[in-house]
Amino acid sequence: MAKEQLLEDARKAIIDSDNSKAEEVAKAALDGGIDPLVLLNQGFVPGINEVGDLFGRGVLFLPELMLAAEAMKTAVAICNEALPQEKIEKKGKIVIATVEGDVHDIGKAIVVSLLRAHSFEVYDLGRDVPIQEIIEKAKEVDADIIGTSALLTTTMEAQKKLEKALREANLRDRFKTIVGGAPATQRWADRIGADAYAEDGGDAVKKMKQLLGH
Ligand code: B1M
Repeated sequence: MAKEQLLEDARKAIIDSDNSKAEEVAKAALDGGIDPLVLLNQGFVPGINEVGDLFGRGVLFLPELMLAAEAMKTAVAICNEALPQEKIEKKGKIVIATVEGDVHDIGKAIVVSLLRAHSFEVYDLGRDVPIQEIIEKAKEVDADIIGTSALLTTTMEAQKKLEKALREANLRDRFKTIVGGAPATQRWADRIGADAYAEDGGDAVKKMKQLLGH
């Protein structure tokens, strides 16, 4: 099947909240040689963004949003598996989490897979993670970078609180920090004093390499 058609089918599988279709299209597209990142960024992600818009406008409701998210998670897992792995020494240690109060972890899963594919040692603490737990893990593993994801305008405040908590514990110079998630911006990172902001997984890899001087 043509690439454009497969990307369109991917988008539609998410909008239709069709888990088995998402799985089928993901496998067919990857078997057909479509790059997993292209498949995500030009097929599945536009689909979930459209679902988000429909939900925001009150056209779709929470149960539909949840079903679409399930289909998206299936697709992301298959695409992540297919990412080519760099076979070089580890680049740096990253502790990453979705902040407390926030259960959105689809985007973070993409970021984590890309970081691992680029040979970063990633400690993924999951979602809804309290600041103190993030800091403790970073100390325990002697992380280079702490990365946080927030998808809600309310929970992004936790990214600011993390900066404050690090300063208060005299740990701010020990770790680099990077923020991401749909409401985060470079301006937000500058305002709260984070070292970097990343727009997507590819940008996260680039910014983390820069932070570590690679
Ligand atoms: Co919710 N949700 N949701 N949701 N959800 C949004 C975020 C929303 C914008 C939808 C809308 O109203 N249009 C809205 C937030 C409004 C706001 O705060 N301004 C919203 C809402 C309101 C809610 C609830 C409150 C709904 C309710 O209960 N009434 C609730 C909150 C629950 C909670 O967290 N406490 C809720 C719940 C859910 C589901 C559970 C159903 C599900 C999440 C499932 C899951 O993640 N396991 C869900 C989903 C799927 C979405 C949308 C539709 C899609 C999010 C997503 O996966 N995007 C979302 C609308 C949208 O964003 N367009 C929405 C695809 C993903 C690839 O992109 O996550 O942005 P993203 O990640 C990108 C970049 O941001 C970046 O790279 C990723 C890859 O490209 N990035 C990083 C992310 N983290 C990074 C970290 C980095 C670097 C880059 O470094 C550390």
